[in-house]
Amino acid sequence: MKLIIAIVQDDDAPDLVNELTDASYRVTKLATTGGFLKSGNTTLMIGVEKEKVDKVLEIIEDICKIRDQIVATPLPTTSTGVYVPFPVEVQVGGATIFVVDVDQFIKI
Ligand code: 2BA
Repeated sequence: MKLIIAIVQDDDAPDLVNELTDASYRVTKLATTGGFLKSGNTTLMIGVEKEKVDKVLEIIEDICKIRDQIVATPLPTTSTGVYVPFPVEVQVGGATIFVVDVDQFIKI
């Protein structure tokens, strides 16, 4: 058994959850916050047999898109030390995925 932990963008999450559940995978959706952008993202936990991991990764790859985001990051100015908003462009994945071995899967 494997646990796939997939951090995806909020915009992609509804389609991804629908696609996974339509394909009979079980999914838990968590509302999460990225540490860098400090904005919302979605983390999905998907428990699957190890033979099914590749199929789930394919579905995630099909649906989740890379997007560029401009964010105002507060950075100190060099000489005055005054904090000013500084626009930064970052490319947000796709999906950030951890595939974790599960020792025990218990339903009580
Ligand atoms: P955030 O931490 O909000 O990061 C959003 C995007 O900002 C990242 O996209 C990356 O392009 C950029 N970024 C993050 N940290 C940076 C830094 N120190 N300097 C410059 N740019 C930086 P992704 O890499 O696609 O990550 C999307 C979200 O996935 C992250 O949101 C975070 O919630 C999660 N994530 C990514 N890598 C992770 C990891 N190793 N462990 C835990 N969560 C992770």
